[in-house]
Amino acid sequence: MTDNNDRFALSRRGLLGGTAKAAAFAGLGAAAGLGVGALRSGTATNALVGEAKAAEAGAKGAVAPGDLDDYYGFWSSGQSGEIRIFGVPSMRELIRIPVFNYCGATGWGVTNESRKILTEGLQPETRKFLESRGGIFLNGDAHHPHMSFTDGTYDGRYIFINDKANSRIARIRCDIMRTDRIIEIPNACDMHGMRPQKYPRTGYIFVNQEHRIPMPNDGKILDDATQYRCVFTAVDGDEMKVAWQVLVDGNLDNTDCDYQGKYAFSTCYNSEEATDLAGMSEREQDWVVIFNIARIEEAVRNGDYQEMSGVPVVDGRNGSPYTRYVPIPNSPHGINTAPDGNHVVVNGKLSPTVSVLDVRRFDDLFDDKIQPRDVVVAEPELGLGPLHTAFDGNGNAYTTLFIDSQVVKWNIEQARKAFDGDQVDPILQKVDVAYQPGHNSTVMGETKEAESNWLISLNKFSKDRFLNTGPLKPENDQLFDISGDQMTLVHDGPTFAEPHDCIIVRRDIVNPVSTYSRDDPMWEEARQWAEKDGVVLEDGAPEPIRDGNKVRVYMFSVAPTFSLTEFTVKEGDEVTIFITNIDDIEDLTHGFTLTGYGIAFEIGPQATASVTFTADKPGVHWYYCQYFCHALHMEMRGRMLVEPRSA
Ligand code: CUK
Ligand code: CUA
Repeated sequence: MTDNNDRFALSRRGLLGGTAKAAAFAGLGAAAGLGVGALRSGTATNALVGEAKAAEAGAKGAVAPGDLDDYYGFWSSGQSGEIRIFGVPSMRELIRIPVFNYCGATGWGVTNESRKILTEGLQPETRKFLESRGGIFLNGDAHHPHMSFTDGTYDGRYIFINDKANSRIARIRCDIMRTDRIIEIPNACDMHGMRPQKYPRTGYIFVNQEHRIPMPNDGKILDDATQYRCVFTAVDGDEMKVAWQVLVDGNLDNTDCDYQGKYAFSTCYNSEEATDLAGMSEREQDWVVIFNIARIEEAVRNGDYQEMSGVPVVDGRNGSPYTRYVPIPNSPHGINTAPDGNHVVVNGKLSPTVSVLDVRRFDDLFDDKIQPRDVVVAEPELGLGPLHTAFDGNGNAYTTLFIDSQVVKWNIEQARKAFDGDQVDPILQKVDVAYQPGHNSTVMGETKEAESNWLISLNKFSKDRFLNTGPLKPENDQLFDISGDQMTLVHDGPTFAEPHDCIIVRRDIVNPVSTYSRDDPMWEEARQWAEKDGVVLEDGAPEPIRDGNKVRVYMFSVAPTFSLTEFTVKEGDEVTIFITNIDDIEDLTHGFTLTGYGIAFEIGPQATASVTFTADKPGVHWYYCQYFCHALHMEMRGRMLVEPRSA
C-alpha cells in the first residue's frame, strides 16, 4: 500500500515538472478516481458546449417508432461479459447476446447446450479448477467485438470477441445471434486486443496477451519478473483452434492487421517489462510490433518453434526474423488501420501524438532496407490521451482524447504533408464529449467500405448527463453526425458496465433468421440421446425414460401448453429435460422455469433446449413458461412430482 502511494506521489511530482507524459499520467490517475476535482472542473464547460450543439442538430438521427435503423451496432459490454445489439442511428438497444456471462433470461449457463459451449474449449486444468465451482465461469470481460471479413469487408458470418478476465475468445453465429464456440488461449493470459484477418478472409483471429506471466504458469516461477513471458496468438477462426503463437518482448495491448493479408501489428507498452506502474511507464518510447504472417507460417512448417500445450510457439522477440519493433512514444494503446489500406494509426495514450505507419514500407523493413522508424510517415500532435481512432470514407480520422475529453477530426494526407515539413495543420475540428472517451466507431469504418455519416464516441463517464442513479453511473455513448464539415452531437445514450468498443454494420450484411432450423448443430447431443431412446424430439415421449437413476424427459411446447403437464421422478434421480418448441411462428419463444431449482431458459421457435439436474428436493415443483406467449400463457405449466427416497 505504501508502495503504491509512493508511486502515485512520484507521478504527481512529475506533473509539477510539467512534462506532457507526466500530465497525461496524472490525468489517467484522475480518471481512476484519484483526482476527481480536477476532472470535474476540466469538463464542466464541455458539457454546455455539447448541449448547445445537440439542440442545434434537432431531429437528425431520430428514427420514428416502427421505422427501422439503417445499421446494426454490435457493442461489447466489458465486465458484463455479453454483446449488445443496437440500432444506429436511433441508439435503441435491440437485444443482448449472452457470451461469457450467466444469463437468467436465456438460460445461458444453465442449458446443456450452452454449458457445452462454455466448457468444451477450456484448458484441462481450468476445467478441473471449475469442477467444484459449478463447472463454468460466470463472468467475462468482453472488449473487442469484430465481424468476420471476406476481401476487406464484413461478410455477415460471425462476430468474434475477447474475454480479458478469463483469457477466452468467443465466436457468435450471426444467423441466430448465439455464441457457438468459446476457447481458452493456452500459454497466455488476459486476452485483450483482438482482430479478425481482413484479407483474403477470416481466417485468423489475432489476439494479444496483455499481462506478462511465467510460461508455464504453474507456480515454479513466482516473483522473478525477468522470466515472465508474453505471446501473440493467431486463432484459426473456422476451427476455433490456436494456429500458432509468437513470443514477444513487452506486453501487448491492441492489435489490427493490413488489407493485404501479410501483416498483423500490435501496440506494445511496458517495454521495461516491469510489474508496477512507475516501472511500466519509465521509458519515453515503447513499440508497435509487426508480425510477418508468411514468415511465421514458414517457421511453423519448418519446425522453428517450441511446442507448448500442443501449440507451436515461435520466438519473435526483438531481433527475430519474424517481427519488427517500431519505437513509438509512449505506452501506445489503440491501433487502427485506415480504410485506404495503407495507413495504420497508433494512438499514443501517454504521448499527445498519434503515429501513422505506412504498410507499403513493411516489406522493405523486413528486408532490412530501411530502419524501423522509417515506416512512420506522420506523427501529428492531437491532444492529451489519444486512445483510439476511427475513419470516414473521405480520408479523415477521428481520434478520442481521453484526458482532454474530446474527439479530434484530422486528415491523414495533411498529417503526412505536415510531417514532411509543409505548413499545414492536419487538425480539422475538436469537439467536446461527455466525458473521457475510450473507443469510437464509424459506420463500416474498420473495413474498406467506410461511410461518412455517423460517429459514436464511447465515453467512460456520464457524471451529470443523466438522472443520478446512485454511486454507480452509466457510461455515455454519444452519437455525432459527421456528414458535414463539422461533427455535430445528436444523441446521448446511457449504457451499463461497460462497452469498450463497438462496430457499426450495414443492415444488408446482417440477415438473421427468425426461426431455428430443426437440423441446427446446437442441440446435436439432444438429437443423439433421442435416437438412443427411440424418441422423436418434436413428438416428445409420454413418460419419462428411466435408465438406472438417470431419467430423461422429452416434451414439446406449443402455445399455450407443454406436451407433458405432469411427470414423476424419484429423489436423487439425475433428470434431463429436453424441450422442443414446435411453434414455427416468428417471435413465438417459450420458456421453461422449474420453480425452486434455479432453472430457467428460453426455447426459440423450432429449437430444442435441455437441462440436467439432480432431483434432490422431494415434493411438488411447478414448471411454467416465462416468455409471455399467448392469452393462456399463465396456464402454460405443469408439475414435476419428486417422490421422496423411501426411508
Ligand atoms: S481497450 Cu477499453 S478503451 Cu480494451 Cu480497446 Cu481502449
Ligand atoms: Cu409459452 Cu408463455
